[in-house]
Amino acid sequence: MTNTFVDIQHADFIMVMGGNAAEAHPVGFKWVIEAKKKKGTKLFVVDPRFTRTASVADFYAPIRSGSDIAFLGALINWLIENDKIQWEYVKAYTNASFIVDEGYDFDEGMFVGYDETKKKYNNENWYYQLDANGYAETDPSLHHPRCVWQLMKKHYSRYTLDMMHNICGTSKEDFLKVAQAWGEMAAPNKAGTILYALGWTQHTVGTQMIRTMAMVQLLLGNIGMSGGGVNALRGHSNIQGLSDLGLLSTALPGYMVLPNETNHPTFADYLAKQTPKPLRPGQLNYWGNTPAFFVSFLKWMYGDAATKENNWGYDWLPKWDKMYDILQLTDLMYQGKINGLLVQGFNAQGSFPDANRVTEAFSKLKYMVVMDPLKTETASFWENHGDAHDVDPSKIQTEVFRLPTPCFAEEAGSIVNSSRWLQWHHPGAKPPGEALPDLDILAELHMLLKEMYEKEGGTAPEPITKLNWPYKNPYAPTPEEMAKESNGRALADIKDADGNVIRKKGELLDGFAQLRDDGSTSCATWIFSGSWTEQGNQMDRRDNTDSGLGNTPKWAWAWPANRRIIYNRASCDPSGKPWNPDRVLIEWDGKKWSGADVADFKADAAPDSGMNPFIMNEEGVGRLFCARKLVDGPFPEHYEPLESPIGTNPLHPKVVQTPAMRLFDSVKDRVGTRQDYPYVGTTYRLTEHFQFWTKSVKLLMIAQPQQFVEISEELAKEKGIAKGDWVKVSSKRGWIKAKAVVTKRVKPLQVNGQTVHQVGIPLHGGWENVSGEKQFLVNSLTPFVGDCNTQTPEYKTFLVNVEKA
Ligand SMILES: Nc1nc2c(c(=O)[nH]1)N[C@H]1C(S)=C(S)[C@@H](COP(=O)(O)OP(=O)(O)OC[C@H]3O[C@@H](n4cnc5c(=O)[nH]c(N)nc54)[C@H](O)[C@@H]3O)O[C@H]1N2
Ligand SMILES: Nc1nc2c(c(=O)[nH]1)N[C@H]1C(S)=C(S)[C@@H](COP(=O)(O)OP(=O)(O)OC[C@H]3O[C@@H](n4cnc5c(=O)[nH]c(N)nc54)[C@H](O)[C@@H]3O)O[C@H]1N2
Ligand SMILES: [Mo]
Repeated sequence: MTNTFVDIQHADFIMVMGGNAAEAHPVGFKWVIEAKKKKGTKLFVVDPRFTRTASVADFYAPIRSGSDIAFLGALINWLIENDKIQWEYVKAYTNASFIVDEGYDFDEGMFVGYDETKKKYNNENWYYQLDANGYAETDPSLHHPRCVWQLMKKHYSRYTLDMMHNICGTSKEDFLKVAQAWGEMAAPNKAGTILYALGWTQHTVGTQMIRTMAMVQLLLGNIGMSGGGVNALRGHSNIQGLSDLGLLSTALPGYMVLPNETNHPTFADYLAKQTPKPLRPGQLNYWGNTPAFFVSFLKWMYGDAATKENNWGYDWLPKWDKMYDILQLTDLMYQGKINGLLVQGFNAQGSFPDANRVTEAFSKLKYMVVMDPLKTETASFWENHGDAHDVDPSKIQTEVFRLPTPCFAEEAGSIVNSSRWLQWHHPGAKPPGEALPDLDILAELHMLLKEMYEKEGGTAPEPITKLNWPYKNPYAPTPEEMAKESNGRALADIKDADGNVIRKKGELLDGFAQLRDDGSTSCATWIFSGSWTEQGNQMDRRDNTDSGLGNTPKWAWAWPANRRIIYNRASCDPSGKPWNPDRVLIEWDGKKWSGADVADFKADAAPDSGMNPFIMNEEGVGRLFCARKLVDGPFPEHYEPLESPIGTNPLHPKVVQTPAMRLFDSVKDRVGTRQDYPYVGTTYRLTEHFQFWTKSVKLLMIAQPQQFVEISEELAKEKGIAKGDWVKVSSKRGWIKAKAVVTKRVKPLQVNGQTVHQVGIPLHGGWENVSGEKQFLVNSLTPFVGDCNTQTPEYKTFLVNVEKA
């Protein structure tokens, strides 16, 4: 979230699109209700299904799953045509005036630079025109035909009301109600918020769906404002922490990238490429501090073994060749290229797409280790469970080891919520039986590997043997020890610019401003620096004193620097006056920025310093045109899902799906057609269950005992299905059996001249449950393809058939 859950109470308008917050985030949703009650804020919902969020909304509009870019692109077009733009903000705080490279082009669904053989774009021309000093050229009048504003206007002029209706199935009247509500948020003192989650991320074009909305929020001047923002409501309790800690295959902690084998073969290459220069004169770009963050990270990794002479151990860090996302890994297992798999707190058999293919992939492993408090479908993937999982155990060679762990509630540690708050928690109970904390298991594994490497040698032993392991008990590091490493410490006396010692050797740091690039500091996660200082564990604070606008700076600790709303410099106009005097986050007092929040800016940089608010961007401003950051285009464009119910793209029939999609050869025969599978399937969650594990909780199985699917009254009639009948839902990849819920909540839509039916499928099933019923894995149905940028699987839109079972 750019903002916080608490801040939702200040919104002048709330849209939930691409999520179902009342169901999946019922506690945080309280703040939506507060806004409605206290200020009469209107809540609008756009979703393929009439959800529990829709049931408390002021307005609901249906949409065909997978078509949101057409909806939001039409919204951009409508805002431009109706002059609902926060002009001062757009001119000063976005790249609207930046002039784009001469070679940039978009034609008939293709951006310039596509390589047909590699099935990839070369994004060289998706960039700005630079002057002799390397600064981006701009045209503040916005008239230049190649300025971002003009290119954007042209790009979205194709997204007419008719086009929107044709692609989304949403009526023009419904769309206009949404557009008008957003249009009111263009007033400088108004801010609307968007709450979204998987309804946007789980598509082949998911990243671009979110980007389209981010563009809308920039056009309306809603970023950095209290009550505004682009707010991703996160998933698992610590999934925010997972991305913060860099647990993705190409990431390092604090959103640094893991070195890449071609881009960063040496330490010098890494620093040169990852320390970008500002694109406008006078701009601060905080990534200019990469050397301090990165060297401190390496000092944490390799301790005393990291020296200036060996580039702080840079060569021991792995260099990636490609992303090892869950699809890539599963495909490698399927090809027999992986021998062993360690599955920690993950029910991959339940949660990965194309579950039958996942079983085949697991069957080719020699061994699998499952660290989990429960017996999961992953641990029992080799067992036969009849129709629900019809495999032959005698043909599966994989040896499975189960290592019981505590559940998160039985351990201490920090959990980062969607608001970026690190909240320390304490164990609620002792773990039962033989359960060992995850830390102990991994530490013991590390100690054994280290011993083996030290005794026997091997290829490249240093990444293990040189790893810094300073824990009191090396077999059981504590969460407290790890948290302090995240915060960082001085390895020598640290001095300020005037030569005064600000941290003594051995002391915990106060924040990332104290990090150094000369090896005198160590820090695992620069964005967490400040969370456990010499003043103690800041994450464990529970003082809810309000510093204004519901900000509680002494409750837990938010990254970065305990700042609650990021980009908040943009809540003031260029002269430093708040756009909305009734909701002041920060303001310029003549000497410094101060207010209810910590300024997301150089604290003493005067408004006329030439510095712009978006200090994490080279541009210093928000990106309407996204220069060279994404693989599938600098402007979001609507493309159909891998499996399209209309089989064409009304915007450009020659290019139906995104050209940047990665489809593995081994699954090309597992893609269904609309002739065989005419309906759109979409999977989602229920409040009563959490993912795949609460099937083990009796009370929750009583609350929500059976697998079901939601179908419209119209489809039920066509198919002769009655409420409560067993139905078989099938896709090109597999089938499931579930109870039919025939409902008014899903309605057929008219899309591109045809009727499109959508089938809603809750995801929580599986054979490991306490009900005694052999439930199916919903992911037997879903396609093995991901978002082109993140590779998050396309769980939200695929083709199915439905029959009475
Ligand atoms: N009770 C409970 N809470 C949970 C979870 C749980 O399992 N149970 N899981 C947690 C996790 S891990 C996560 S990631 C979050 C997920 O939180 P959400 O994303 O809110 O949950 P979902 O139910 O997967 O999907 C949200 C909505 O997206 C809609 N949708 C599908 N396709 C589209 C589309 O193309 N466009 C639009 N506009 N909407 C679409 C679906 O109909 C659904 O209503 O929830 C978390 N909270
Ligand atoms: N069709 C479809 N599939 C989906 C989705 C969808 O919307 N549709 N959503 C996707 C999303 S957003 C997510 S997040 C994934 C979730 O996928 P998974 O993470 O695979 O699903 P969970 O069931 O939450 O599995 C978490 C496991 O962690 C265990 N656990 C709990 N505490 C601890 C602990 O302290 N230590 C260890 N070692 N284990 C612990 C639990 O018992 C549980 O088995 O599913 C994805 N799959
Ligand atoms: Mo999730």
